[in-house]
Amino acid sequence: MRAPDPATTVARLKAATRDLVALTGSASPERLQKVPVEGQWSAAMVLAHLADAELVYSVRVRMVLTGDRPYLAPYDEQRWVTRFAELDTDPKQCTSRWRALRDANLRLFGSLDDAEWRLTGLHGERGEQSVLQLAGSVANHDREHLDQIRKALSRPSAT
Ligand code: NI
Repeated sequence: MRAPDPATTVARLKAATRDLVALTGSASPERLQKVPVEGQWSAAMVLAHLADAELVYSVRVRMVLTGDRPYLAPYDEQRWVTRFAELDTDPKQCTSRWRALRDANLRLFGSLDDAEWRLTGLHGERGEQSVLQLAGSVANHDREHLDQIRKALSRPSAT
């Protein structure tokens, strides 16, 4: 499989902003906060996770762009959600938090030259990662969790 290019990756990151609104824009806070199946994430928890993941990647990309092949610490998604998701009591605010970070990252990605896209950091689990690979991971991560939100919201709501 050919490695995706910067333009395609940025287009995917932009598309996710539209897809997220299309998916959650008309859902009530109660619906977003409903846990579909015991032990699974509600749409609101996924939103909190997306905002926190954006926070982590914002730092990672900036470290790579300004460091000398810096170490990129992994983080435990499940533990972050367990500890932090409930702090995001308003799914709309959470979406705004994600959106503000995403817009800043899109501006950053739009400013990169070819050499910067190729700069790398050393991820604790995935090894050497270029800025382009990190951006691609965010785009894949979006897709995965948008599907999770779609599934969570498609379940009939118990009353
Ligand atoms: Ni995730």
